[in-house]
Amino acid sequence: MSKFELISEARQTILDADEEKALQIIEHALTEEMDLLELVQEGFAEGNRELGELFENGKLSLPELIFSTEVMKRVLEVVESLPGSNREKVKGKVLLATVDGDVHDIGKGMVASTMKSYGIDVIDIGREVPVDTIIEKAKEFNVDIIGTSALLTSTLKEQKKLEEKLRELGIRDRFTTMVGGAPCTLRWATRIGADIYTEDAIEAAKKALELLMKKK
Ligand code: B12
Repeated sequence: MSKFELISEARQTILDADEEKALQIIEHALTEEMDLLELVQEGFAEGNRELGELFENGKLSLPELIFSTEVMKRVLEVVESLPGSNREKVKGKVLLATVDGDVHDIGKGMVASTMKSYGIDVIDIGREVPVDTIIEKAKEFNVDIIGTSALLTSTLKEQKKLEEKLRELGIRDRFTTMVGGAPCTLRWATRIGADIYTEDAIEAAKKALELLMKKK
């Protein structure tokens, strides 16, 4: 199968919620020594994006959406569990979380796997994580960057709450904060005083890498 075919089939497996086929494609890509990140970004994630459109246009039911997103999550899990590229490990750590009240974690998962593929040490503490837990874990793991993801307009405020709490505790300078998620914008990031906003996972990983390289 050509690289183009693999990418196209990867996209389709998400639309079809076909986990078995999705995993076969990853195996195939591995034997072909294809860049898995490219397969994820241009294949699987593209299917995931189309899924979102279908759902929003009422062409996909919620259970169908859940089936497909489970496959997408499994894909990200498998890709993350594979030994990374030959990149050297970067010194420094990034903590990632989806904010309290929000279960959307596919985008965060993509940010995590992209950062890991860049050699960054990522601590992903999951979804629906309260601000206090985020701070507690950031201190515990002594991370350099705290990245939060919010997908609902109603949960965006948690990113603001994190900024306020860090300031209140007098530890804002200890961390670089990164915010993302579909409703999040540069304007929002600036307004709440977050350090970095990026629109997608690749940009997020690049910015984090840049910062960590500068720090050490
Ligand atoms: C999949 C999905 C779900 C799945 C989530 C499964 C999962 N495990 O994630 C399920 C079915 C569970 C779900 C539930 C709900 N959902 Co929903 N969901 C979606 C959908 C279709 C896709 C989201 C997604 O995965 N996008 C793909 C990823 C790759 O994109 P992304 O998250 O934006 O991430 C990228 C960037 O934003 C960035 N990024 C992300 N995080 C971070 C973090 C950092 C630090 C940085 C730098 C960058 C970054 O990088 C990523 C990759 O490039 C969207 C519609 C859409 N088109 O976005 C609705 C959507 C987000 N959901 C919505 C809603 C309302 C809900 C529900 C309330 C129920 C409902 N009525 O459907 C519940 C919420 C429950 C809760 N408490 O959270 C609304 C939100 C409306 C709003 N503005 O608030 C949307 C927009 C759909 C809609 N139009 O109605 N949902």
